[in-house]
Amino acid sequence: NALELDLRMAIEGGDLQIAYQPLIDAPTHQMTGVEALVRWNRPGHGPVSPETFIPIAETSGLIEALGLFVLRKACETAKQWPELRISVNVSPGQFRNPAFADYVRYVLKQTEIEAKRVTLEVTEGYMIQNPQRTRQAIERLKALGVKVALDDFGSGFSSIGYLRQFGFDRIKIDRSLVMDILESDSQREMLQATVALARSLDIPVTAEGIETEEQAIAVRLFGCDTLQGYFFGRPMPADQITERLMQAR
Ligand code: G
Ligand code: G
Ligand code: MN
Ligand code: NA
Repeated sequence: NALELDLRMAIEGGDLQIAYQPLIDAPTHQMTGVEALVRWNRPGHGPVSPETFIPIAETSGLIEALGLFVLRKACETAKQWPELRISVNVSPGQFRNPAFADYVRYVLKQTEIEAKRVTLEVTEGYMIQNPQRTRQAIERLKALGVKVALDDFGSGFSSIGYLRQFGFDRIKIDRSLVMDILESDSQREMLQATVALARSLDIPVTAEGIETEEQAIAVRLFGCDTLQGYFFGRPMPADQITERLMQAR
């Protein structure tokens, strides 16, 4: 269909943009990293959300090329920010590919970025179906020196069991869990319990979707070491990240 065709052309032409959202160190409120988020401005139509086009890329065989583009571009861009870590989302279709770790190694070499600065964010969907393969894939990635984070934790069938068996370096608490912590006792208790469990396994925790200072204070108190959300910065063009770094110096 037309959307798929346009997406294919955008990927082939390198006509996708990447926005970067600050990742904030909770104790100091300093920006210590960014998450890369792909953006597509469809010619003649305007912006299309990744929530729409990522699933299309998944089912039409375009996800690998798209994922490779984002990873390479993000690593290349991050080289100008030596003080920052770079997080990149990986979709199940990429993760499923046995050659995934090989192409991550290739991109690391090509862009000459330090592996330890790179975090790959994966969601749990695929893991439930293929725990054995997931474990192998994560092992291979960690052997390259990159970090692997479990994204959107708490949004679906998350189980603390995954954290133990897969060796994630970090979990990111989904914003649906963060959203109502100040209004709802049960939401707050759920978040606290989740963070406490992760920390009992020595896994550091990022809180997503922080929109107010009160939320930032609360999740830090509960043990999240990294904060992300509109309160600290929306996803923005690379130039604006550079500007922030210059202001902070
Ligand atoms: O950036 P935004 O809020 O529009 O993201 C919507 C969804 O798309 C989120 O779940 C996010 O993880 C996902 N997403 C954004 N960029 C990428 C990407 O480069 N690759 C993959 N696989 N998912 C992405
Ligand atoms: O699935 P993932 O966690 O990768 O999704 C990341 C997306 O969440 C970002 O692309 C961004 O658009 C969105 N996001 C980031 N911070 C906030 C926030 O504080 N509030 C809301 N509503 N969305 C956010
Ligand atoms: Mn993410
Ligand atoms: Na996330």
